[in-house]
Amino acid sequence: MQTKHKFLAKTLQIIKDIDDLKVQGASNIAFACQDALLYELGHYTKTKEELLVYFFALCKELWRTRPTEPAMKHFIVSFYSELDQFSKKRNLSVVKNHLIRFVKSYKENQKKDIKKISKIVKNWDLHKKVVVFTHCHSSIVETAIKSLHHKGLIEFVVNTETRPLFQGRTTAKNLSKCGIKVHHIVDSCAYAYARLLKQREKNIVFFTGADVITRKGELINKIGTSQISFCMHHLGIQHYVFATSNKIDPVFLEWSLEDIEIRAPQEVWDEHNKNIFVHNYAFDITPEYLIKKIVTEKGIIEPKELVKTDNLKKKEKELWLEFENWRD
Ligand code: RUB
Repeated sequence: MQTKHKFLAKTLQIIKDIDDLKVQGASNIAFACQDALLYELGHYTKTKEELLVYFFALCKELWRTRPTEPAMKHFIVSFYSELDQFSKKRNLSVVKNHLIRFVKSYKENQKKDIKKISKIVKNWDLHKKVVVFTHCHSSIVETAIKSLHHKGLIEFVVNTETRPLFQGRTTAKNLSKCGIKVHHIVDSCAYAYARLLKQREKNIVFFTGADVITRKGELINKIGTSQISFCMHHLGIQHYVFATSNKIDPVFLEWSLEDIEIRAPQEVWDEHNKNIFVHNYAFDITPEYLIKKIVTEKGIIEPKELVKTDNLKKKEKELWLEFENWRD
């Protein structure tokens, strides 16, 4: 914790859970931030004068947890802009109540957007049953697969275990609870198994979620996504991304592996050897041309089309950069 402010114990626990990866997946991280701010607003006992400084520090602390999560960052920027604007010339309890309503409605809208994606998938004109390949655990992909399953359009799902933290097991368990058949494979089996299923003339699609959609229409998602996407492309299998549009990064044009979260080497291998360097990159970048379409609450759109519209005002962009560049 790099701040002089003392946040509430429940807030610190939420921050720790995000840091310790107990909260996983872009949407859940954004929801957890919303919960932290709701809790702080509900229990705020300091003065009106301290309000902006206190919440600015908390926003920075939340921002710091995950460098690769625009869904969370969009929320933080909207929250703080609203607080800054609304708090002028209003008394503390009016401001608190307004902001509580603001966060609740933001959260509801994010959930509604996920429901809209599921509706779009329900109306998707697939002519025959599909085998869905997926990687990691994305709550939005899970919702999409369940929608297709309800229409009887899923033959089975193939999912990777997703090393090093095995989020693929969450996908497998959650889908199997709904009666969906899941073929669970190790990450490095994706190409071989897709090829075999292709030879058996299965109708295969590749679905993933997104942590970031860059301004160039590239996808940043769980490490391994780009490798599988290349393999699928080689086999003529289409890659669809399922994401709310708040995953679009409004600021940076160039993303490289170095900008992306690197996690503790011990997650991969707790080996101490001065000649062995364990690299634990959390996410990778899939080029835009490998992605057939991105399914968002706005519809089923090509990556380059989706990122054409700017989703942030100038002032909010400045605030984004201020949070981004914060180090002390
Ligand atoms: C999760 C991951 C998910 C996206 C999208 O990685 O890469 O595909 O976050 O998730 P991790 P959602 O488990 O390391 O956070 O669709 O739920 O927003």
